[in-house]
Amino acid sequence: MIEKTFVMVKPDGVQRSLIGEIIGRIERRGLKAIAVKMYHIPKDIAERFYAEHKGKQFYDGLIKYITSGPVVCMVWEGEGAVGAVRSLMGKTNPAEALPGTVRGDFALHPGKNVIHGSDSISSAQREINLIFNDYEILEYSKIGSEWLIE
Ligand code: IDP
Ligand code: MG
Repeated sequence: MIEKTFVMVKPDGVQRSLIGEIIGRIERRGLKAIAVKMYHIPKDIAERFYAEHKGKQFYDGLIKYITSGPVVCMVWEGEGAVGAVRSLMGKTNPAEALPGTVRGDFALHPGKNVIHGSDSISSAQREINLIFNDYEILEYSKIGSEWLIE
């Protein structure tokens, strides 16, 4: 099924010059970028974005982290996009993330784990609506789709 997923290069990823590396990996996997913007997330949006984690011991640190500098917000579309990005991200705790994944290759600590990707189609929809306006999400066809799926 063709899905949309929300992906973010977190502030540490931007500071560590990993924007191109991360976009390149997702692009080469075969997904299509349909929205991209830099954004310094305001605190109230961050709190809504991570509402499911409110009350957890890492929550305050997480809000501080994600609002600490600009991030790159994106929507990627393609066959099984949600799972494809989750698998290339690696586990939340980089200590458990496999080499070859973004977190397994570029991160050491869950509090600085470089990338966000939606965990389900419904989370993706919620996150996209929170960060993007409808007019920022583009619809276009791209050459090569016949080489990606049957
Ligand atoms: P995910 O990003 O892999 O979906 P979640 O469990 O949804 O992981 O947690 C959201 C974010 O909260 C993580 O990406 C990470 O930045 C942060 N986080 C989660 N667990 C911890 C922790 O134990 N210590 C510090 N930060 C954490
Ligand atoms: Mg999550």
